[in-house]
Amino acid sequence: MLRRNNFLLKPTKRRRKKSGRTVFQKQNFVSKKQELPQQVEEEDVEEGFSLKASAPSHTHGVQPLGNLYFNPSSHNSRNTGLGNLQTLTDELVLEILGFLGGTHLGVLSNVSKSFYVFCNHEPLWRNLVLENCNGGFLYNGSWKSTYVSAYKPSFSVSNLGSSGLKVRDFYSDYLFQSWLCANLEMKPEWLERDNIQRRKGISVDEFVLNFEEPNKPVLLEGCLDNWAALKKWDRDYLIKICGDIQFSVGPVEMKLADYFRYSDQAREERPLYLFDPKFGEKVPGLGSDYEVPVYFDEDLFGVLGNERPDYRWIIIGPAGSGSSFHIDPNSTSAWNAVIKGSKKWVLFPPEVVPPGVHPSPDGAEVACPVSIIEWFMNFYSATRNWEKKPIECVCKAGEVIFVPNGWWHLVINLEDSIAITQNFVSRRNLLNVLDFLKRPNASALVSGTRDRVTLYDKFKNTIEASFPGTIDQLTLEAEQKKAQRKKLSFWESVTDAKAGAFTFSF
Ligand SMILES: O=C(O)CCC(=O)C(=O)O
Repeated sequence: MLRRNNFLLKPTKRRRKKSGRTVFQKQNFVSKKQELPQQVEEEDVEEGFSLKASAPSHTHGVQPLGNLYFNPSSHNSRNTGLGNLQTLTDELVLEILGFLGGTHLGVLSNVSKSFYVFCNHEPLWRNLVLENCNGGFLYNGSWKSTYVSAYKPSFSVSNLGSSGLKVRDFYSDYLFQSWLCANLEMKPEWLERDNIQRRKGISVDEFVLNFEEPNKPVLLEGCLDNWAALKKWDRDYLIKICGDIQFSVGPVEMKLADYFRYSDQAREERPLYLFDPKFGEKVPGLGSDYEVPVYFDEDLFGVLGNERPDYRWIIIGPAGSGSSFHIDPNSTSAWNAVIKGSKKWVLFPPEVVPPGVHPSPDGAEVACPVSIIEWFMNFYSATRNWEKKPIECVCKAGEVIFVPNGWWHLVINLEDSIAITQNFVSRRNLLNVLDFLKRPNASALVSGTRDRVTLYDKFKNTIEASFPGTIDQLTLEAEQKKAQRKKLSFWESVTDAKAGAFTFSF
C-alpha cells in the first residue's frame, strides 16, 4: 500500500498558495452540518471538497503542513512535542507506536500535545481491537473507546476518540489526509461518467456474442426480478435469519448484528467490509433467496464440487466501503448483483494498469493507494485525458454488472449496500483459467483454495473426464482465431506501409 507523503489533494486553481507548497484551509472543506465561514468564497466551495454530514469538526486540531506558512511563529507543535523523534516521518512514528499496547499508548498520550495527537490516531486503536478481540468487540463510536470499554471497563469512555482535545499549531499532511479521507463525500464529478453498455432482456447468445466473447463489461438490468432476496433482505430479516452465525469481516469474524452496529457508526478511511465466501453453507436460507442469472449458468469450476476454489460471496458494507483496484482471482470472470444500495464501478481493460496502481512483475502483489477515496483524490482526474478511458457506472439495486476476466476494477459503495458476487469459468475463459493455474508461480498466484499447485491437474483432468474433447476443441478454435488475426494484421500493415509511402513521396 502506498500513502503519499506530501499532501496531494489537487490544488487546481486554488489561490491560497505560498512557497510552492500546497495550502489547504479547513474552511475550504464544507461540512453539511457546518455553516460556511464568512471568508470562504464561492469558487473555493465549488472547487473544493464536501465533508460528510457526520464528520467530526476537527481531528484533534491537525492541519495540513502547508498551513504552517500562515502561522507567524512558524511553530509546529508536532515537532516540539516529539523531542528527538521529530526527525522521523509521521508514518515511522506511527509504526513505532504500533508496537505498543493500549495501556502504554494511553500513558504516552499524556506526555505532550504531539504524543496526544499521535497516540489517539484511530488506526492504532483499530489494530489493537482487531488483533486482540477477534470479532468479539462491540463498536463504541471510536476504536479507542471500543478498546477501552472492552479492556478497561472501569474507565469512562465519554471523552475519548473524536470528541477529545483540540491541539493548536499541529501540522501534518499525513494525519490530516487520513482524517480527510475518512470524512470526505464522493465529489459529484467522480460519479458523473457513465459509459458502460446497458442491456435489458437480451438473449444468452447476444450476451455471449457482444460481451463475453469480446471480454467487455456490461450492466444488465431486469434480470434479478425473480430474486426473493430483492424483496426480503432488509436488515431485520438478515439479522434474524443469521442469528449468531459469524461472517468474515476483514481479518475477523463477526455476528451480523455486531457488524451493523459497527457500520452504522464507523467513520473511517477504510471501513471494515463483510465479504464472506461461505454464507450459503453457513445460512442455507441466504443461498436459496437468489439464483444465478441465466447468462452465467455455465460454470465449469462446478465439476470440482466442494473442492472448487471460493466462488461466491455475500458483500455488506456502509457508504465508503468497497474494493480497491484488483483483478479477479484465477483469471475468472464475475458477476456482481446489487440487492440494496448502490456501487460506483471503475474498470480498466487488462492491458491498462490503472494510474497509481503498481503490480509486481509476477502479478502476485499489487501496491495501490491506501484507500479508495485517496485514489479518487489523487488519480481519478488523470484518467480524464487518457485515450483508453475507464469504463464507469453506478450499479443500483436490482442491477448486475458483468466483470470480464483480467479487467482491473475498483468499487466504492455510495450508501449502505448488500450484494452477491460470483466468479465463474465458462467455455469462453476456460483456456485462460487453465493457463493461469499452470503458471510457474501458481503457489503465489492461485487463491481461494488450499490446492494452489495441484489445482491445474485436478481441474484439467476433471474437465476432460466430464466434457471429453472440449479443451482440444477450444484450443483449436483459439489457434484458428489467432491465425486469422495475424492474417488481418498483415494486410493492415501493408495498407499502413502504403499509406506511409504515399505520404512520404508527396
Ligand atoms: O465491493 C464489491 O462489491 C466488489 C467486489 C469485487 O470487486 C470482487 O468481488 O471482485
